Amino acid sequence: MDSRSTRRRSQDDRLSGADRAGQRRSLGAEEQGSRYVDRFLGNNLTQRRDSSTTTPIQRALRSFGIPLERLHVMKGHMMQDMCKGLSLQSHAQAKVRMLPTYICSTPNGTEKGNFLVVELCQNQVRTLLVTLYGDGNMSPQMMYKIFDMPEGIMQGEGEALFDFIAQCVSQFLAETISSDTNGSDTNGSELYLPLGFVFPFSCRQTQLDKAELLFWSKGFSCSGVVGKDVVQLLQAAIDRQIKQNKQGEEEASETGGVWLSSWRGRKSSQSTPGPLYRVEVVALINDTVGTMMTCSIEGRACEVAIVADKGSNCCFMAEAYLVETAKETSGRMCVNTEWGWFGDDGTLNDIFTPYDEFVDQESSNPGEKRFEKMVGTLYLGEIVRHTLIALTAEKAIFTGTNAAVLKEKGVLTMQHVLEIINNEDGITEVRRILEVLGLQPSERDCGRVQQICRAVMGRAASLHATGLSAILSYMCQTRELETLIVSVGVEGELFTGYPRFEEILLSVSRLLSPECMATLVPSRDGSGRGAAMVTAVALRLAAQRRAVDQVLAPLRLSRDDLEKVQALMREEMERGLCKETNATASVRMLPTYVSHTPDGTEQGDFLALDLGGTNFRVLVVRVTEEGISMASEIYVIPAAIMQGTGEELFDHIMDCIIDFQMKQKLMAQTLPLGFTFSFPCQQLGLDKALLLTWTKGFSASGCVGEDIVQLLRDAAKRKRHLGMQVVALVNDTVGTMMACGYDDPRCEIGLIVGTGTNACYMEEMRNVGTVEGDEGRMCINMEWGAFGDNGCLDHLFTHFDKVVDESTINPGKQRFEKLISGMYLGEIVRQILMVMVQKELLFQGKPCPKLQTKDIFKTKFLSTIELNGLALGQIRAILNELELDATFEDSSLMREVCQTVSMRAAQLCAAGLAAVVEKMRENRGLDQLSVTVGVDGTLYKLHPCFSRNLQKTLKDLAPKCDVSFLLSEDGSGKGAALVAAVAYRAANAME
Ligand code: 0WK
Ligand code: BGC
Repeated sequence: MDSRSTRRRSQDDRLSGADRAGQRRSLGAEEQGSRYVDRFLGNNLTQRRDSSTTTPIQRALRSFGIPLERLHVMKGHMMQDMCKGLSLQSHAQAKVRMLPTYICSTPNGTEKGNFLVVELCQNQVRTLLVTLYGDGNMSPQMMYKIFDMPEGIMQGEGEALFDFIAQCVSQFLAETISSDTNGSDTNGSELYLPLGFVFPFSCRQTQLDKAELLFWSKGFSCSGVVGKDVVQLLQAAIDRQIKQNKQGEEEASETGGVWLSSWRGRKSSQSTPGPLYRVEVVALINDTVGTMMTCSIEGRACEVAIVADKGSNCCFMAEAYLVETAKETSGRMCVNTEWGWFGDDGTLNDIFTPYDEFVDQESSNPGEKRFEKMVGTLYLGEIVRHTLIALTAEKAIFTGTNAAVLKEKGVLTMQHVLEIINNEDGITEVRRILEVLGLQPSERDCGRVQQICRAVMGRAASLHATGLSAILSYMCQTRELETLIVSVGVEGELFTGYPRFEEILLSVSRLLSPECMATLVPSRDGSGRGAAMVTAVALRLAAQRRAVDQVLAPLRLSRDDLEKVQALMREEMERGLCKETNATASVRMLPTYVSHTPDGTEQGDFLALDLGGTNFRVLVVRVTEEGISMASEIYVIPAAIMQGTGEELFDHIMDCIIDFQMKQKLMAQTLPLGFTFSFPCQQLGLDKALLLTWTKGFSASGCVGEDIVQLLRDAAKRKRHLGMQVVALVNDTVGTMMACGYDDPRCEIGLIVGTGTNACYMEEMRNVGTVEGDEGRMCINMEWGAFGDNGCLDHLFTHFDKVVDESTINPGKQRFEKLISGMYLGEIVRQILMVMVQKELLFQGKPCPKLQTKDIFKTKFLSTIELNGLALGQIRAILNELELDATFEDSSLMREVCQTVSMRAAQLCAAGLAAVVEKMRENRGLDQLSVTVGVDGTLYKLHPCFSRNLQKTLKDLAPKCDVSFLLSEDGSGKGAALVAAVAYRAANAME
C-alpha cells in the first residue's frame, strides 16, 4: 500500500464520521419548504404525515422541501462519491467525476502579455483579449466581443461548431488588434497569441492543453466531438482558417485581386502587410476554473468556485496526492467536480419529484445529470412548468381557465421565474407575466405560482449549499484543519438573478459544515479573465519549465551516459588490479587480505572500532555459534580533532576506547580488536595499513603514508593501555560485507553510501596483479570514491559540481564521491538553488542571503523533501527554517531539484555496481550471476527513494546479474570483529 493510499484510507474514515453534527435554526420561507419532509406518500420520511389532510399545493411545496437531516445524508453521499471519483480504483464508477484540471498554480503577479480567450457559452461565443502588465495583475486591460451562435449549430457537426468559433476569433482579432500591440512577441512576420479555451463541459484532461470530451450537456450534442481532444479540434479549425486565408492572399496577389485578409494584424504601412497571427490553444479551462481564477484576481485568492448557471458545477483546489487519476503528487491541483452527475446512481431518487422526472424524461439525456437538473437554470423554469401542469390537472390552480400553453416546453423561462419572485410589485407583476404567457390567473393563482417558483429556487439554492458543504468539509479534512477559511468564487444566472441565493448558500452550508467559513467572491466578469490568467500562468509555467530543464539538463543522465560510466569504471578497475598501472589508476583496487567471507565457525569476544562515518563507535562483540551479540557506544570526533594532528586523533580514539572499556567493565581483559577505518589504505596485511589519503573532511596531520594500526598502538602505549590487541584493520565496505556475509553467504560485495561512498567485492586472486598468488579470492577495497580523479569523468561534471569541489578541503579529489555521497548532495542542491534564484525561477528572484551559507542545506533535507506524499506545505516549513519564503510552486520546484540530484547519485552508484557485478559474472564464466550486496550508509538507508532508484538502474544496466541488497543492521563494527575472529584464529593456529 503506497503512501498515497495510507493517507487516503485515514481520510475516508474521517470523512464519514466527524461532520454529521449540525445545528438547527429557524429558516426563511424557501427553506421552510426544505424543512418539510418530501412530497409524497410511500417515502419512509413521509410515513408520519397524513397526505389526505394536505392540499395539492402544500404537497407540491413540501415535495421541494428537503429536511436538514436529508441534506446531511446527501452531503455524506457526495463526499463519498468525491473520494470514489479521486481514487484510481473506483474513479470510473463515481458519479461526481472529480476531473483533474492540471492547474496547480495560481497567478503570482509576474504574468504579462496579450492573451486570447474564447468562451463557449449557451447560444453565444465570447472572445476576449486580456493584456497583463506583470504589475501584480492589478490593472489588466480587457476587450471582448460576443457572437451569437447560428441556429442549430449546437446540435450539428462538431467541425462546423469549431469553424464557427475560429471565425469568431479571426473576426475579433481583425476588429481589435493593431500590429503595434504591446506585449506580444512579434517577430516581424508573425504575432504569437496564446489562447485559453473556456469549455464548460465534462472533459477528461491529461494536460492543460489536452482534454477529451466525455459528454455534451445543456442542449449541446454536436457530432464527432465526444471522445476527441477538444483542444486539437479548435487548433485544427484555427489552423485551417489561417491556411485558407494565406491561400486567399497568395491567389489575390497572383491575380492582383483584393483579399480581405483576416488573421493578420493591421498594416504598419501601405506596402507592408501586418504580421500574421499565430494563435496557439495552450489551455482548456472549465468555466468553474475560469471563475475561480477571475475571482482570485478580483478579490481574495479563491480555492473553490461555483457556476450556478444553465448548468451547475464546482471546482476546488485539492491536495494533489489525493488526485490519483493525475500523476502530480505534491502541492494542490484544481479538480473539476462535475457534480451535475451526482445522484445518477439513484442516491437522490427520494428527493426527485415527479416534476423533476418529467423534466428529465423530456431532456436530451434522460437519467443523466440528475443533480444539475434540479439546480441548473436551464431546468428550473421547466420544473415550475411541470408543477403547474400537475396542479392544474389537480384543479388546484388555473381552474376553469385554458392553461394549455403550459404544455409548451420552455414556455416558462428562468427569466420568468426570476421576475415572478423578484418583483416588488407583488402579485400585479406576476399576473402580468402569466397573462403575457397566455394564462388567466386568479390572484390566488399568482400567489401560488410565486410560492412554487420560490420553493423551486429555494431548493436549488439548498442543493448548491449541500454540494458546497461537501466540498468544504472535504477540504477541511484532507488539509487536516480544525477550521477551514476559504473564499469561494461564484458566477451564474442563479447567483446573479436570485438575490436570496447567496444567503441560502452561506447559511445552509454553514449549518451542514459548521467547521468551515466560506466567503463568496462574485465574479464580475464571468470566467473570461480567469481563463486569461490560466493561459498566462500556463505560459509562465511553460517558460519556467523550459528554463528549469535547461538548468537541470546537465544533471539528467541518459542510459548512454550511464553505460559509459560503467565502462569507464570497468576500465579503471582493470588498471587498478594491474600491477603496472595500479599507481596511476583512479580506482585503487586495494587488496584487503580478507580471503573468505564468514563461515559461521568464528567465535570469541572482540573489541571493534568504527571510524569514518557519521559516528565514531566503539563496540564489544561476542561471536558464538548461536550468533553475534554486541554493545556499543557512539563518540563524537570534533572537527578540530578531525583536522588536527594524528597524535591528537589517536589519543582521542584511545580515550574513547578506555571510556568504553570502563563502562563495559572490560578493563581487566585484553581483547582482540578489529578496526573499521573508512579511508583509503594500502594494506600490507590484515593488521598493517598505510593511509593513502584522507577523505570526508578528515585531514589529521602525520597520518598519510603511516601505518594506521601502528598509530593506534602508539597511542595505546602513550596511554599505557594494554587492554586491547589490534589484530585487523578493515575498510567499512569490507566490514559491511563481512557483517552481512555472516547472515547471507552469497554476500560478496560491500557498499557504503553515506557521508562518503565506496565498494568492495570478492575478486579472483588470479586477477589481483598487486598481490602474489592465483588461488582463491580476495576482497578488494575499490576506493571508487576517487573514480574520475584522473579526469575520465570530467564530461559529467557540471558547474555546480565544480563549485562544490572547489569549496572542499580536497579539491580535485574524490570526484565520484562528490557526485554521490551525503557529504556533498546538499551542497550541490544549494548551488543549483542559488542559480535558480539568480534566474528568477525561484522565490521570484528575491535574494536569499541564507542560501549563501555553506552547508546550510543539509543532505537530510533532500530525504525529507522527497518523501512521497509530503505535502508541499511541509516543504515550505523546511524552507522557512532557511528563511526562504516559498510558494507552492517554489516548493514543487525545490522537490524537483532534490529529486534530480539524488537520482543522478543513485544512477551513478548503480553504474559503478554494474561494472562490479558484471566483472564478477565474467570472472566466474557465468551466464547469470546471483549475488548479495551488503550495504550501509545514511543516504542509502534514510533517503526515501535512493535505494529503489539504484536497484532499478542496476537491473537495467546489468540484466544478467540477479543482485539482492542486504541492509547491514549493526554496521561494520560487527564485520571488523568477524575479520578479527578469522585473523585471531589464523594467528593462534600458527602458534
Ligand atoms: C555505518 C557503518 C560505518 C560506515 C557508515 C557509513 O558502521 O562503518 O562508515 O555506516 O555511513 P555514514 O555514517 O557515513 O552515513
Ligand atoms: C573512503 C572509503 C570509505 C567510504 C565510505 C570514502 O571517502 O575513501 O574508504 O569506504 O568513504 O565511508
